[in-house]
Order: sequence, then structure tokens, then C-alpha cells
Amino acid sequence: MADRRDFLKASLLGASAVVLAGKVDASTAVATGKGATGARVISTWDFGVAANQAAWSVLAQGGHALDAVETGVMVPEADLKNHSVGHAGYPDRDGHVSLDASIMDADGSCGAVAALEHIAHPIQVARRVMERTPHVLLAGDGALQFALEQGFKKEELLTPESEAAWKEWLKTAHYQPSADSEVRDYGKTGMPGGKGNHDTIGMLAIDANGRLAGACTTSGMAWKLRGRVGDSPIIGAGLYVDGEVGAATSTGVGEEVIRNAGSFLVVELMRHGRTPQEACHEAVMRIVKKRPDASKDLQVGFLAMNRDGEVGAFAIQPGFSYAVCDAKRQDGLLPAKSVF
Ligand code: SD4
Repeated sequence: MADRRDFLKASLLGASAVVLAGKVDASTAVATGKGATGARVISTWDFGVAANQAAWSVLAQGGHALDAVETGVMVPEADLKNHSVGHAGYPDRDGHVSLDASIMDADGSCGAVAALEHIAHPIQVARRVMERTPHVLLAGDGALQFALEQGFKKEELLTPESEAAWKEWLKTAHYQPSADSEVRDYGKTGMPGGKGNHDTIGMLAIDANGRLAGACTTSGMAWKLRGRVGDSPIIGAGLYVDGEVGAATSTGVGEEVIRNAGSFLVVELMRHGRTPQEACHEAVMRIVKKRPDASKDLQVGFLAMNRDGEVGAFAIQPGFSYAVCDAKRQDGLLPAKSVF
């Protein structure tokens, strides 16, 4: 966590436009910084900066938000130093890298894949599910079969580094399947969302024509049970977009997000008048209220944007960062406010 904070501090020192006397008011800074084109892209965690810049290459040309978010999240999916998304993601407890991803457009069109193995860019497969099937979600072997039929290449996604980390975990792992086992495991090695642990990329964009879209992709919780699916490919949990209202995405312990239909909740709260910041805050508090003791040891963060391009973020634990990119600046990185 210290490393993350140091990095964040360093990034923010360069971000003079959003740093006020050493303090950052994330919601105000972002809400007033809308760029000339009206386009903006935001995403979760530090690695969102590079992902946003790839998305911006689409938005800056007047491209569609849907193309921008797909392009953007492919950056961490391909990053072999990133062990929480795509290729090189940490495996499940049996050594299989299994990926979850979803994509959603302003009109409610959406597609997702869950527990997909051997395909380096699950977000592209999710988009194919959306555009080329009558379905929303394909899982496991069926998702792989579909991806191969669509021409995607079958690859070994477990890198030597991820394999070494898994074997290290195996030395001490006392796996006891129960609802809270992931939380306990994370408690021993650091908070979900912290350094060395699992972070999803959720990305939301509004393009120059005011169209919203979102994407979410992850390798899920490290050392999870085989077949475990998190919030990221579940529309309404890890991602939700309504072009008339706004969009939301989540990161952290997916089980808590699914229980509360988290991203749908954030969008509904915005529909009823909350700002993105208020909506993220209220959705986090819903989780904490339902499971106050468990919440002390787990991380969930929400990120949201309304149809005016205003941004909000809130998390249970400190340490959740989010990246913001628009015509004014393309490398913004901000700390989210949190309960603790
Ligand atoms: C999951 N939400 O699979 C993802 C993991 C994550 O920070 O975002 N961790 O539950």
C-alpha cells in the first residue's frame, strides 16, 4: 500500500491542475475540467492512465465511446507486468488463468465472457458476444469455443512469473472453501486492490457526440476456486451503462458487488438525482451497512460518470486510485475518497 501511495503522490505532484495546496478534491477538480471536445475517459487504478491514453487516441479523432473503451482496456490486458488483467493474470488455485470481461453501450447493448481461458483479450470476445450473438454472457468452455470460432488465437496465458507466484502461494495455502475464503486470504497478504493483489480495469467514456460506453476486464481474485466468476462480467454488478443517465463500474471483492447489484445501483442513484460522487458513496455504504465486520478487511471501489461527463469515485478502503483523461490533460490520476 505504501508503494501505491508513493506512486500516487508522485503522479499527483505532476498534476498541478488538480492539486490545491497539497490537497486534492477529486470530484470538484474533475467536474470542472471538461475538455473542449466534451469527450472524457476514466478508469480504475494507476494502470488506467496508460489505458485512458489509448482510449483517448480514439476519442480525440471523434471516435465512438464503445471503440474507445475496448481499445483502452486492451492495454492492461496485454501488459505482461500486470498480474490482475488479461495475459499474465494470476491463476486460480489450480493454476488456470481464467478471465472475466464485459462491455456495454449507451443503448443497453452488452456482451460478456466469464471464466474464459486461453484468450488474451477477453474484452474483444465480449464485444463479439454483444454484436454477433443473441446472448449477453458466454462462460467457460463455451466462451472459448465461440472465441476460437471467431478467429481468436488460443494461447498459454500463464507466464513464468505468474506460475512462480502461484507455486509460492501453494506452499502455504490452506484452502477452505467458504463464502469468505477470498477475503481471509487477501487479509493475510494485503488488501484487495493493494500492491501485488488483484485490481480490475473498469473504464467509462463519453465521446464528443455525448455517447457513453463502458468496459470492464479482469483475471479476478488470485487463487480463486476454479469456475469462480466475479462481478466484472455481470452486467449491473461490475459494469452498467444507461445513455440517458450515466455509467458505473467497480473493482474489489466481486462477491460484495454482485450481492448489491453495485454498478446498477450507482446508475439508479444518479437517475434519481445523485451526483456521481454521491452515488458511489451511497453504493459503498450499502455494502458496508450490510456487512460491517467483513467490510473492515475488504476493498470495493466504484467509479461513475454521468451523461454530462461529471465524475465520482468512492471506496471502502483508502488506496483506490482512478485515472481521468480529457482534452485538457491525458494523464490525470486521483485518489478516491473512502470510508476508512
Ligand atoms: C473480481 N472485482 O473478480 C474483481 C477483482 C478486483 O480488485 O477488482 N479486484 O471480483
